[in-house]
Amino acid sequence: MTAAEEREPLVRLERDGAIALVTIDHPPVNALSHAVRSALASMLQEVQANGGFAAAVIACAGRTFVAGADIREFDQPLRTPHLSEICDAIEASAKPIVVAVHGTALGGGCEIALAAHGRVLAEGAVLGLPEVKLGLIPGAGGTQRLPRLIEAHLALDLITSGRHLPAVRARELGLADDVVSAADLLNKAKALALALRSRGLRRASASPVTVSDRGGFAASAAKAAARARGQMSIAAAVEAIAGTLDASFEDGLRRERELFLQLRGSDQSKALRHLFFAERDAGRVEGLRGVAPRAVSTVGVVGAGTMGAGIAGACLAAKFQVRIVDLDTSALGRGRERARRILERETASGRLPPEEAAALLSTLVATNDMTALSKADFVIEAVFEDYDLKAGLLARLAKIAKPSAVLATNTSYLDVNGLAAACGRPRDVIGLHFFAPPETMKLAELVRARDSAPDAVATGLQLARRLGKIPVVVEVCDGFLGNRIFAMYRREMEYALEDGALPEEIDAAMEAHGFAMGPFAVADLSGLDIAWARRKRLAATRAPGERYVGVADELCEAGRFGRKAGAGWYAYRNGQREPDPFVTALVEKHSASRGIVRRPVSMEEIQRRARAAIVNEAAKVLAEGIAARPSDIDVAFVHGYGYPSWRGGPLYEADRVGLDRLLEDAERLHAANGIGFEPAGLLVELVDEGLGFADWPKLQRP
Ligand code: 3H9
Repeated sequence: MTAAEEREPLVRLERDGAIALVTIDHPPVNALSHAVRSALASMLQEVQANGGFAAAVIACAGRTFVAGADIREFDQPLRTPHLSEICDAIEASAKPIVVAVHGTALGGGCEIALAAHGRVLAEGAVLGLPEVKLGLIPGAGGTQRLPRLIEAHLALDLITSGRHLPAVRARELGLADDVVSAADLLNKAKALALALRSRGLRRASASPVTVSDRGGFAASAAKAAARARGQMSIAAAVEAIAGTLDASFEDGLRRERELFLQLRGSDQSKALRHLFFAERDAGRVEGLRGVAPRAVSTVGVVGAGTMGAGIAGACLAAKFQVRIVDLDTSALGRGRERARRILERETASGRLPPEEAAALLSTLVATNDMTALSKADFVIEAVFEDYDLKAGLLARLAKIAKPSAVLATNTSYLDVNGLAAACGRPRDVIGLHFFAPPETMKLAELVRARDSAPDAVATGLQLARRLGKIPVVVEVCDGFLGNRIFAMYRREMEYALEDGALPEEIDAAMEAHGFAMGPFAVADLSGLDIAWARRKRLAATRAPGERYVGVADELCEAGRFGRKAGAGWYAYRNGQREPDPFVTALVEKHSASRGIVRRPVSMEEIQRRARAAIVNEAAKVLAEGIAARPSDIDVAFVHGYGYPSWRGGPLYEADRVGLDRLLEDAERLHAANGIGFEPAGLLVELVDEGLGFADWPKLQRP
């Protein structure tokens, strides 16, 4: 029991007439620790035993309803009472039990709600079973009760995606009895609890599974399984929910428990739990303790291209006032349309009422006039990736923007120190590197330049979080944390290409590793032209003797800029990528011109080489202080580059693979490739000391 748990009663029982009000009070998110479960179980017994209580309401103090089991306890032995017993007791109660939900009822919190006889939700509340994201499935009846309360294929979708269900959608599906204002929540829940005494109790376990279309269910299950890309929890969730179609509730519950326990001890779940805490650690930045962010209500965006319009749309959806500036009027029109579509998606998911979306869109200012940004509290420039263009723009913005405004440059490679110094307001400048498409990609690299003021960094962090991003703070270097490491991965994959592999074989190998897409498919999606421009820019400074594969250059010279051009590393037909004999011939020609006798490169070799290239460069990034901690690299690679989350990120995985083995692989890459692939000093040091990346803080000198 923690000190806080010893001090305060974690669960309170109060009388309100015939109602027992059970309040869980375990900040910050009312997680169901062992102590909370024990207290809750005994309060529920008291409710049953005490004849003075006719019904009960379960509510929570603080900012949210129960956010689930206590994730920190998953590394400890199981202890009774289990949550499943508590949920069964709630459902079996002869006295009506109603939950009053505000904030997020997630995981075990949602399972309590599903076991209750009535659910009243505050406006803005959400329900969700996000266990798959932790490598688990719901373990307290969620997979069995939800398909008995809503259509089974919807339950399948919610559980296998871990998506949140907004209160309004829950009401439409009949999952919420009522959605009320926060002020009315308790009273409405109490009134429902009393009313249920005479209405008879609806117990989910006694309800039939609602499946109107078995074919549709099978199709959804197949879709979820395909999405899993090696993640066991999704397949287990499909199995548990599919079981509801034929097995009894009791048998289904038993199978759910077995699967839950298997997953709880699995490497995948441990990796995903690592990632959960890593995401939260990423926001903890040295030097920002006690620093108040600047107030932001109006965001200005310069550039209405894909990135700018996406950022503007995301800012609107996060309810900022938004001004977007572009000299090209037709780009502004397209930008407005894109922002509209982003809001439409928010509306479709139930996160934003349609009338609010329309009101937000009507506030969007789209103009050619840069002085419109004089009122913005935070300006993000998202123009073409060109140093001089961005430098000139920031210098103009520095004159126009109000003195308290933060100026953020959305750059993926450029020297933010130089840009900041040149604009004359270096303290106000940060880098904010969004990933395409910016409205959906979770990662935002926040680049702290040499002179960035702490409150400018704090403001960037706060804004990124409000946009739903996971910000990782990085220092300045070419490509920052992510693109710098990714560039070495891509280089190594191009060497594998020259050695004998084909793009489709490399992509297949990396997709089999669990990447969302292989490197060549990614390049085609992002467009080959930007990287080409950068290679041309850097050509003069490339180290003489560096191994250089010119295939991508030739693709660009042939106008094959990727998916948008209908051809790149692949041919595209009806939006589908296909291996292209043109590319095969080009690759073979390049190997021959180097005197390389092409050989089969196995899937395993491709994966090992990729892993070694990533980990070796990551160790350099870490040692140079570009990233603050190994887990920041894990977070960045999972959320920005499609690294399989269930592997916990490249450095978490590296510790499991063994750093001695990775160092051997890195040495082999160096012997084969030379310049750029020198084994990282930090990797050597960790191996010499018998440590892993998890022990990295021990190597930190005071
Ligand atoms: C489960 O329920 C299994 C069941 O089926 C039962 C089976 C028997 N446990 O995210 P924040 C901490 S699995 C422990 O920054 P926000 C978090 O680490 C669980 N700790 O706040 C942080 O600590 P710190 C299923 C937790 O407002 C602090 O709370 N549930 C837990 O941005 C604040 O968190 C989930 O997966 C937890 N469950 O977001 C929900 N949750 O300050 C996981 C949070 O030291 N949680 N903490 O860094 C979330 O999604 C978000 O935390 C939430 C709040 C949306 C609730």
